[in-house]
Amino acid sequence: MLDGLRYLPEYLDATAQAALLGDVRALLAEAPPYRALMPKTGQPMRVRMSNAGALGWYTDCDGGYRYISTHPETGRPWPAIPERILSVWRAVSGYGHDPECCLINLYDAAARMGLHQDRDEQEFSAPVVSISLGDSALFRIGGQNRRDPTRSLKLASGDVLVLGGSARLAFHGIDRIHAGSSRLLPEGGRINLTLRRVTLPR
Ligand code: MD6
Ligand code: FE
Repeated sequence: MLDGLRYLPEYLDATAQAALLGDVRALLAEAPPYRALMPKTGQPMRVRMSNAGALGWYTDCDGGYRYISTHPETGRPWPAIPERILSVWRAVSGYGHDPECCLINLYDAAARMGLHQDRDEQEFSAPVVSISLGDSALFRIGGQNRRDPTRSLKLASGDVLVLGGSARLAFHGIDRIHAGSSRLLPEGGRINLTLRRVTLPR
C-alpha cells in the first residue's frame, strides 16, 4: 500500500549524528528557532522550527502554510543546507535534483505533531526525507485519507525515513517523545530534519 515508504533505522552512526548535530547548531545560531502560528486559529505550534535552504516552510495567522525565502524575525535569507545533510538526500532520495528546504523541527518532551499531509509543495514526485536526532519519537503513518488505518514506527536518533511514491501524501504525525531515550542532546528533546523539493525543476 505505502510502496514508497522506506525506513532506514540507524542510517547514521554516532559519529555522523554528532557531526550533523554540529551542523544543526550552527544553522540555529544563524536562523533562530521560532514558534509558527496555525492558520485561522493563530494557535502556536507545539514544536519550534527553523529552516535551511532557498525556501523555508512557514505558517502564521493570515498567510497560511507556505514557503518563504527569508527568516520571519531576522529578515535574512535562510542559511544554505549543509553538505552533510545534502549527501543524505543524494544517497536515499532517488531524485535527480537537490532539496530546496530543510525544515528543522525541535521537540521538547511534551511536544507532539498532529496527523498531517506534506502538501504545500509543487513537486510530489520527489520524496520527503526525514532525519531524526536525539530522543526517540513514536511516529504514526496512515494512508492518503485522514481516516485510513495507521501504523506506528519508532524513530530513534540516526534513523532516516523516506516518504516517496504513494507514501508521499500519506497522513502522518508524532504521537509522543520518549524523554531520556538518547544522550545525543544534553538538553534532551528531539530534532527532526525534513528535506523537501518544493518547486518543479526546469
Ligand atoms: C517528525 N515528520 O518526524 C515529523 N513529514 O518530527 C514529518 O512531519 C515528516 O517524518 C514528511 C515526511 C517524513 C516526516
Ligand atoms: Fe510531515
